[in-house]
Amino acid sequence: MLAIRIRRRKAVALATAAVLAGLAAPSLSATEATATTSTATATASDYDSTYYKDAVGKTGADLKSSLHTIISDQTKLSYSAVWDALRTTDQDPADSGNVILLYSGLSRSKSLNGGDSGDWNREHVWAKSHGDFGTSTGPGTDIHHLRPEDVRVNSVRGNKDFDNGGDGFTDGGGSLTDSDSFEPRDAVKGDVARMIFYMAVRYEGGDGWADLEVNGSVDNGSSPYIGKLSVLKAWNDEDPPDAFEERRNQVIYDSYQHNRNPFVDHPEWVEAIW
Ligand SMILES: [Ca+2]
Ligand SMILES: [Ca+2]
Repeated sequence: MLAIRIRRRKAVALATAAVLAGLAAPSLSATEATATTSTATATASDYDSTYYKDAVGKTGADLKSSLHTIISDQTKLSYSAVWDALRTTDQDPADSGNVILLYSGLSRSKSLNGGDSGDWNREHVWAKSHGDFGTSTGPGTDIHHLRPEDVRVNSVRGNKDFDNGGDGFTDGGGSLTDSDSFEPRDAVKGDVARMIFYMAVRYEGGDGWADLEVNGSVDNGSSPYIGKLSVLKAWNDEDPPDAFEERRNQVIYDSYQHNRNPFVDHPEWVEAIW
């Protein structure tokens, strides 16, 4: 809580500074003006009066319910269409022929998708066995939580819950694992947390799918839960949304599902709900 309060004060100060800078230098673009406030609500202002209009100002169950209604209005992809979508959403900013693999951080050719060693495949960050949704059109094809990953690293993660601790492994990029949990590398800890929180809000038991929820456990097995809540909240704070994650959210909104991950736009909404 303390860290969040400090950050909010800082955000207000930065936003004020940005406004002043804008007055002093009218040529400053909106993108430049908000670049230093990536953790602030200012980054989402374009959507607060439109997309998020019914959610802004709410907290707790009311906020969760509002966001659920908003983000459930979406286009759904087939599992085969996910391959091409990930080539765009997860493109390496430094090499348009490659995608970035989530946990390993490696850059790999877009054409090396498949199931063999050295290929990348479709990692379900919300493990599909937690709620048993498989790969039918629905949560199993929702690209807000689907990411390219090395076939072997995907298998190391398996269906483990998320927690701190464990040992490194080949091509893990600094990610760790032990017998009952997985810890992503630092640069994507917040990304992982915000994907999990998106899934918990998007899937509330409708349309024949399980009500996915975050809890405090690391032995959820096939129950429709993912842990560990306290750790995921900390990761959301420690690793605020960056340019890659924000672009990804925008591409999904503009070109594929036409819904947004509210926690990429408003990371402080995690604390407001949980
Ligand atoms: Ca990140
Ligand atoms: Ca839920």
